[in-house]
Amino acid sequence: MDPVMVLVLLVLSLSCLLLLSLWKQSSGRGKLPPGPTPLPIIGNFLQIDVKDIQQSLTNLSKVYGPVFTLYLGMKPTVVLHGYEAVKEALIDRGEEFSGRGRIPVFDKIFNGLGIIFSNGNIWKDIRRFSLITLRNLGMGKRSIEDRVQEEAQCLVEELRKTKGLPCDPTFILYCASSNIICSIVFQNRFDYKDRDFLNLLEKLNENTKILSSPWMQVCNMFPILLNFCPESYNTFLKNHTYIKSYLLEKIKEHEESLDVANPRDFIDFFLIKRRQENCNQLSNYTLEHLTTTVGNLFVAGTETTTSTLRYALLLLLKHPHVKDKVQEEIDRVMGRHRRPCMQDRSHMPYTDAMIHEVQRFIDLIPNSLPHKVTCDVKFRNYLIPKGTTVITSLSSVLHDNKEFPNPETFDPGHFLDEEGNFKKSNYFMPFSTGLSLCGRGNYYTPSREE
Ligand code: HEM
Ligand SMILES: *[C@@H]1O[C@H](CO)[C@@H](O)[C@H](O)[C@H]1NC(C)=O
Ligand SMILES: *[C@@H]1O[C@H](CO)[C@@H](O)[C@H](O)[C@H]1NC(C)=O
Ligand SMILES: CC(=O)N[C@H]1CO[C@H](CO)[C@@H](O)[C@@H]1O
Repeated sequence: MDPVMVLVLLVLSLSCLLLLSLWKQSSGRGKLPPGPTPLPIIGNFLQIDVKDIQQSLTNLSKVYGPVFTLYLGMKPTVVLHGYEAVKEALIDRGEEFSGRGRIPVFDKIFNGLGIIFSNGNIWKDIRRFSLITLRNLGMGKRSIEDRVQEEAQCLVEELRKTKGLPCDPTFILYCASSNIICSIVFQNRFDYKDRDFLNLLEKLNENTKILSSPWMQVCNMFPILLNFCPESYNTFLKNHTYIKSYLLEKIKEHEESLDVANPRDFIDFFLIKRRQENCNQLSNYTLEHLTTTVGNLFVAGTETTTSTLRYALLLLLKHPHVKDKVQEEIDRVMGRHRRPCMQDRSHMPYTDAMIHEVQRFIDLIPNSLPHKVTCDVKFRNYLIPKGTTVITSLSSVLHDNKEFPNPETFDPGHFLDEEGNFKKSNYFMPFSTGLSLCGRGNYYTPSREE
């Protein structure tokens, strides 16, 4: 095409875009919650500090209230800030707020498959299947608690090998957390020195770093930037492909050795379901879904648990008086010669409070994962159109200064009453709220009969 024509077309389409965005702002804003005035194309980008998104949201909530609208790029996003708004949406109106919002950097690789990034019937179906399967595996010959206890034993031995000398525990903790998921999903754990396993975890660690960079936050707001293939995004995709091919290989091995009468792990249960639905063209039990679902469990379970344990060690080092009290309680209640078990928990209020406080204080996933509304929703006199992205600020709930006085201080006392009993809080939502497996919506937990 003639270069002049190209230029004219470009200018024309840009002005159309500009007009369209201005028009959308003026026509839609009567119904959406209030918020700062967006600029065309860049929206409210200038009001957000990509290095500290949750603080930006807190600042904006002081001006616009607990429910406000923010334009991340051209699309409006509704932000829920503080306990009341988050609870009202995720608990009281769970079904309507249960959609998963789009995360552009994941579009290419997940494409609506699996559990975390899927929606609608696929999500309900696979999530339900996964919850039932995890529960069945937990009640089998080797419960999930057994697996955790065995792995904890290995972890302690590995730490003992460091002979009290300074060490970086990152990969030891990665191995331990990941092994628990691996034993559920692939049936086996790996040695802490296994080269393939460490490679896999390194890729995972690398990708987490890339994802948390401010640059990727910008790309999520302006997905068009991803088309210019920033270096780090390519590395992310390559590393992801590596993880995926590893999982595919595992799945192939399972397929070859599958014994329908004796399912060994999550993959086996999925493959059996796949065979049962073999002739159903619409079946959601495809190898694609299996790979993504297994990948979801592996990544979501490994990264979160590892970071939490790493922060917990750091906080105990920084607060020796807390560490001493925990040690005292362990020695008094359990002694040093047997494995801890879940039953001990109710006799160890201080330790329980410390664990809750670690999770509250580190605020691991401050804005949760984006949700979206599954239909037009009337919420506090506003109208949120179907498909609008909703951000729930878990951070604002975990740092509520009435529920947790001095929220910026690490203090297990936040979860203890005057007599030193454990004190439950509805504001404890590092896993979001509603479910035992961190998730959206509080239905679709399998009932006891299933
Ligand atoms: C300290 C540990 C963990 C934290 C803080 C955490 C936190 C979260 C949060 C905030 C969400 C988003 C919920 C929402 O959309 O409202 C989530 C989702 C999810 N988590 Fe976790 N999580 C942890 C451990 C795990 C483990 C061990 C597993 C798996 C075995 C897991 C599997 C999932 C899955 C599958 C989802 C997606 C659920 C859905 O979209 O339906 N998580 N988690
Ligand atoms: C939030 O507001 C405080 C006080 O007005 C200001 O110092 C801080 O820079 C703001 N933070 C962000 C991330 O906008
Ligand atoms: C599979 O997913 C589709 C949505 O694409 C859904 O309509 C259908 O019910 C699911 N299939 C089964 C067997 O549940
Ligand atoms: C397989 C692969 O592409 N790995 C990449 C993962 O990330 C590291 C660190 O950025 C790269 O050096 C690797 O090439």
